[in-house]
Amino acid sequence: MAIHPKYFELAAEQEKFLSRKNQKTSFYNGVFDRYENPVLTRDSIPLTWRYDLNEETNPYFMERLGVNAVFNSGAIELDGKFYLVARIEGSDRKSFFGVAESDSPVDGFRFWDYPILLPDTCPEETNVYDMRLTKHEDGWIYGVFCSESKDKENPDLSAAVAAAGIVRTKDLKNWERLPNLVTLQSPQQRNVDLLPEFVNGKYAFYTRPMDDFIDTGSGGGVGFGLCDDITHAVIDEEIITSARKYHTITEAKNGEGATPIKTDKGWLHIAHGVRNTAAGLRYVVYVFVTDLKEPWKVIAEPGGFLIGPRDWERVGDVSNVVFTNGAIARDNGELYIYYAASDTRLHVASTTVDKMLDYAFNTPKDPLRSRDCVAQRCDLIRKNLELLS
Ligand code: M1P
Repeated sequence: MAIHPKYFELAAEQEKFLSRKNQKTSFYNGVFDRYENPVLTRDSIPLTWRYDLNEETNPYFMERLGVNAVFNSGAIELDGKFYLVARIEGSDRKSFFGVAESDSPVDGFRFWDYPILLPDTCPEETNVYDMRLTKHEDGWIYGVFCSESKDKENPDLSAAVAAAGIVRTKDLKNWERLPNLVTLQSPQQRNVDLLPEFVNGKYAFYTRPMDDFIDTGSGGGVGFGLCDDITHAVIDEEIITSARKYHTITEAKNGEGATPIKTDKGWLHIAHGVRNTAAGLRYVVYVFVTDLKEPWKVIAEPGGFLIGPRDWERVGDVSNVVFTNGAIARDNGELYIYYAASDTRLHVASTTVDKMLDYAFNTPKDPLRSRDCVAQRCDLIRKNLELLS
């Protein structure tokens, strides 16, 4: 048995790609920095996951199991190392999870030897994606993700049902699968996040009530609900926190993003909003803050988006999308937001928790009407012109 010589050539090229350093771009808005390179792409996937290296069984050195995209990733810092639990989509359209590790938050991410093979407790499940990681005060690290199955009651071949799958781990290596979350008021769920702390002694979830797999229908926005037992998680009642609003970035739908970050001023949420356009849905990343004691109450929601798709971020399998389900807030105040571009690759934005709170509390709210938006802008201009004169 011999290793195909092409392997060594591709491995050397991949090593160059994986070891390149990332730099901030010249993009400036005072709120966050963008970086030149994505932190993960399909080229980050180990060759051993894609090729049969054996020259006898793979004489043409063909990719046997292709990977199409690496994108929406949960993120966590453990003992000074940075981990991304990435959504990896095979060329067969099925998504799965893999852990990539680095000593740096902005470059050098390398996948572990194997992707995550989840316990097979859910035979009807076809697809899994978008894991949010929560270091919970109960001592576990939870992963909450979308568990997708065929809607067997609907003859439409594309009809699917989305639910929130739950796993837990202590080391990102051994994963225990728990039953999917049950929400008694909502037939479907996606973009569900677990708060790191108990609320009134219960597990607290941010949900996204949906009537349908794509359309949220009557689902009014990001929901919030409590459950007693995470090992059989049932939410009786969901209340809406960040609501969808007409003619805003959340009109079509919105959803929780990275696991909420605890700050002195409230829980910082980095979420996504969706509007419809003639070119299809446009996804942006936006911010809101909820109260520390009553984390269902929104106490700040700046108008507009934090990150909108720009330049090459706009292009990919599902173009005009930026989406986040992972961020790392460090003890020194640095904040790294991992956002995927167009369901194709994963980028990073860096800022600080202080800057994000300034942004959240001092950016004016969306006044919801053009006339009032102009008045808001004129007020800013007048103050500036007075200062300049
Ligand atoms: O394709 C864009 C995103 O669509 C979904 O988000 P939402 O549930 O808000 O529509 C998710 O499936 C996400 O994975 C995807 O990036």
